[in-house]
Amino acid sequence: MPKMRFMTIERHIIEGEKKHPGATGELSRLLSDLVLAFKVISLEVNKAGLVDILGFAGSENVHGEQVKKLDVYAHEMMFKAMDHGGHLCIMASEEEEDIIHIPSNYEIGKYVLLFDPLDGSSNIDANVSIGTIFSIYKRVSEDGHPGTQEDCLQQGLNQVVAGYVVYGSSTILVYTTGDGVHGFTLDPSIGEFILSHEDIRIPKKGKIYSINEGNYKYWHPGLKKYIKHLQEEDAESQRPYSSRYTGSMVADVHRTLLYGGIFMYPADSRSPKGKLRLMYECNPMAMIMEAAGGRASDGTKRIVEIEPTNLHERTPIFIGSEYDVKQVEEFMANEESLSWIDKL
Ligand code: P6P
Repeated sequence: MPKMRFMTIERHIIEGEKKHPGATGELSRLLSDLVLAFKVISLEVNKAGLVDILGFAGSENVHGEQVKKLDVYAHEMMFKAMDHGGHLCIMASEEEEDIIHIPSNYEIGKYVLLFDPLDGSSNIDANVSIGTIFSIYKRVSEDGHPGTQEDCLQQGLNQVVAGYVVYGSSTILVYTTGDGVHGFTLDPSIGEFILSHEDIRIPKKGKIYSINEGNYKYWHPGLKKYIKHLQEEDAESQRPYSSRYTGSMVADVHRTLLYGGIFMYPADSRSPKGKLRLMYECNPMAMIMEAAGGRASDGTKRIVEIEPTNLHERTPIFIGSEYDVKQVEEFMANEESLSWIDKL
């Protein structure tokens, strides 16, 4: 195992920028602003059990879900860290119905930031890992003016950076600019994210599947057959697979990225588009997984090829090892029950 270079994420970002001669350094400075926000959110998440920040904030977010105080805190921290750096023309958050404009007294930049400030928040009180997910695009509207909805509603193919932070037994930041996937572990004693997982590659095939089996009754019949297939015994294909599901996308996808296998949140007869959000959950995770040699689809096509129409639209997602994602796609395509999906 080659000795890991002692490298902070700031140094890694600068080194990455040098690979692009035309780089202005603006993206590097944007990422450094983001890193500050993650450090502060991590501090708050890790002490949440000690101060009165747990429990419901008493309000509901745009999706009618009870908002926990840490959700609000993380959203506000991201905004405060990112609104004045002069790198962004617009932002969008899971916690805000509409696009978020840069205050008029701050400089307008050429990038777009979409984020889920604290994903998996229903797990906060149970101290299960939660996370922040982010996605960065270049603006498509005219420079020098406030950003628009069009800047936010781009295909995932256009992402320039995607990443997540998982606040767990340690705080780990994973990101890609398309040139490899790299992980950094926060050393709280020095307040730095240190390179801990260089050039992550997902195994081509795994032996872990991750899905909420409580929804079995509502699934596509082809998906039911696939899960039963994974539970059969066959040493050659390493079946039965193990089942792991935390109910926190960032934790489940992070484990899938490192160990291989597949994470799924499918459409079902109750949720025709599944549950997870395209723009600030599925697209960034899909860019990361593809950059690590994996696959991410909605069951038929790549997540990053979906043409978005709404900031908060949902999509089914099957993400992980290429072999496993392609296998579940085949099980669903081979079932006559495609008409079942058409009836949704
Ligand atoms: P379910 C958390 O609320 C979340 O948005 C994702 O982090 C997670 O993967 C999913 O929902 C869990 O949903 O329906 O299994 O509880």
